[in-house]
Amino acid sequence: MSRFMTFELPNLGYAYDALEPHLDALTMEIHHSKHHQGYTNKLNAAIAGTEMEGKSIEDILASHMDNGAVRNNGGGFYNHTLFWSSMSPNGGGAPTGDLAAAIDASFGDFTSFQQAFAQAAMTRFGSGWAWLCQTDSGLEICSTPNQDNPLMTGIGCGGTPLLGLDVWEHAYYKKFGPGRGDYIAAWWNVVDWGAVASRMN
Ligand code: MN3
Repeated sequence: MSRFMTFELPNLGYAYDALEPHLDALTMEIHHSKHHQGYTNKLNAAIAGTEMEGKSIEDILASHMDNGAVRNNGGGFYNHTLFWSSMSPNGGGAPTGDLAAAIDASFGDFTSFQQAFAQAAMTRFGSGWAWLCQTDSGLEICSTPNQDNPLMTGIGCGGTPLLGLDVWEHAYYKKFGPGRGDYIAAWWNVVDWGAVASRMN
């Protein structure tokens, strides 16, 4: 037994069917209980017995990109944790307060932000993620391949991740088939803007 805590699959905080009709229950269950559990298990295996044991996931991701198992599974662990906690059955609508002001300042208005974010998500070829990040110069949109994320250095996508959208086919194919755009349009209805705003510095 390791003397350190290992990473654990987080609870969703809502039922698998709670995001219906926008995101379907079967996809949510498989995505969380199989995919995210798999990343979690493989991350724990990859760090077992190394100096990474006991470190935060943020610290691990910032400095171990050369380790493929850690990069892929640590990214998968972090990204999905952020993803689940960015959605709510009571989500949707538009942000308010400081987040709304920051979006307006960086993108013009909320509709323009949504269009730019969806464009980043649509044009990510193959599997990956679209991100909204807070940087020293304001909010930025970027995308990453595979399970890379803005905490990793030198990938052209940086800052504090505020919101991430999974555009792997496993996130949408059962309900939407190849219709990634339909998935993105549905997903806006469950985004928890309060949770997103809480990540701002
Ligand atoms: Mn996924």
